[in-house]
Amino acid sequence: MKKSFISLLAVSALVLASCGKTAECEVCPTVADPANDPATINVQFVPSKNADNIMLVAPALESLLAANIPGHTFKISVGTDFNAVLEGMDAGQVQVGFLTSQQYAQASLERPGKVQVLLTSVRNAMYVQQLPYAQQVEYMNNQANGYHGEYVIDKLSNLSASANPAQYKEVGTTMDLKATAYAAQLTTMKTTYDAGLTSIKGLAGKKVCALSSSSGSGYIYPSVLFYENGLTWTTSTPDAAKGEVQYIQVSGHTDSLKALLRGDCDAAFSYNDARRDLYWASASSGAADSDSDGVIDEYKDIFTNTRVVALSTLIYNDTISASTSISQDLRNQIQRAFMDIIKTEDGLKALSAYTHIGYKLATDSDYEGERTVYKFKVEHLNK
Ligand SMILES: [Ca+2]
Repeated sequence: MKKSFISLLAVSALVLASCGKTAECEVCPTVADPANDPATINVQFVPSKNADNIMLVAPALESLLAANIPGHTFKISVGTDFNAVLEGMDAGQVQVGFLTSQQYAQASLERPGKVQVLLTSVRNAMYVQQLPYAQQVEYMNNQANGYHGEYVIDKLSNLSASANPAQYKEVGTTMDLKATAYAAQLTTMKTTYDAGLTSIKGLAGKKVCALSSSSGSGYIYPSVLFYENGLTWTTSTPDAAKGEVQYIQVSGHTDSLKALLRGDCDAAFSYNDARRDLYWASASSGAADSDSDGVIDEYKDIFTNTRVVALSTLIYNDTISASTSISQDLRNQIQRAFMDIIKTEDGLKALSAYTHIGYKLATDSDYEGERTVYKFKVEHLNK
C-alpha cells in the first residue's frame, strides 16, 4: 500500500515536472498570455559548422516565418554559445532555439519548464528504423529478409544507375520514409556471434573498437550501454571478472568496421548501420565495383559475415525548441509554421542549409534516453 502511494507521488511529480514542456500538457501551471507575446520573435542558432550557412538564408527564412504567422516579425541570429542561447530562452529574450537533442536534454534538466521541444528534424531513414525499436536488431540479423542496410528512398529518380533499384523500390513504396532518431550499433563477426557473443554483457574481457570520447554514437552512447550492463572501458588487458572491456580506438565509423573485419577487435561500435557505407558503392567511396552491381567487391559479404549485437538508446536529431515565456498558442503556431514552410521549395532550401529536410512533432518524453545520456556525461565523462 505504501509502495503504491509512493509510486503515485512519483508519477504526480513527473506529470508536474513535464507540464509546460509538452504539447500534451493539459493543465499547465504558468501559461503565458498571448496578449504579452512579443511582436518580434528572436530565433537563435547555437554556433556550429552550419551557422554560417543558415545566416546566408536567414532573410528568406525570416520572411517565410512572418508570412506564416501574421502579426509577428522574425529575427534570426547565432548565439555566442549554447549557454547564451539557453539563457536567452530562459529570460524570454530568445523565443525559438535550434537545439541539439543533448542541448534540449540539458535544458529540460537544468531549467525545467523553461523550454518546450516543438519539432525534431528528420533524415532519410533505413527501412529497419521504421520497425518497433525492439525488433530492429532481430530484423538486421535475419538474412532471409535480404537486409543490406537499405535507405528508404522516396524518389526513385534519386537512385544512381549502379544502385540496386529493385531493393530500393520495394522498400520505398511500402513504408514511411523518415526517422527522427538513429542509434549506436555494436557489430561483431557472425562466427563470434554464433560462438555466443550475442549481448552487451558478453563483452567483458573482450576487445571493442570505438571512436574518440567526443563521438556520440561512436563512444558516448556506447559508454551508457556499458554502464547499464556493468561494464567499463580499460586501455590495458581487460579483466572479465571486473566487467572490463579493452578500448581499441579508431578514427571513424567505417574504420571501426574495417578493424573488426581485420580481427583487431571482437566487436565494433558505429552509427547504425555504417556497414552500408562499406557495402553500397557511391560516387564518393572510390572503391572497386568491378561488376557494376552497386556493391563494393571487397565488402560484398559484410552483411552475411557480421551480426548486430545491440543498439544503444535512440540518438535524436536536432530540435526546434521554444521558450515557454511565449504563449502556448504562439508556440503551436511556430511549430505548424516550420512544418508547413519546409514542405515548400523555398522553405526546404532555407532550412536544408541547417541540414533539416523535414520535421516531426516532438514530445518531451522522446528525450528520456537523451536525459539519461546527458546525466551520464556529467557524472562519468566530466562534460
Ligand atoms: Ca560489385
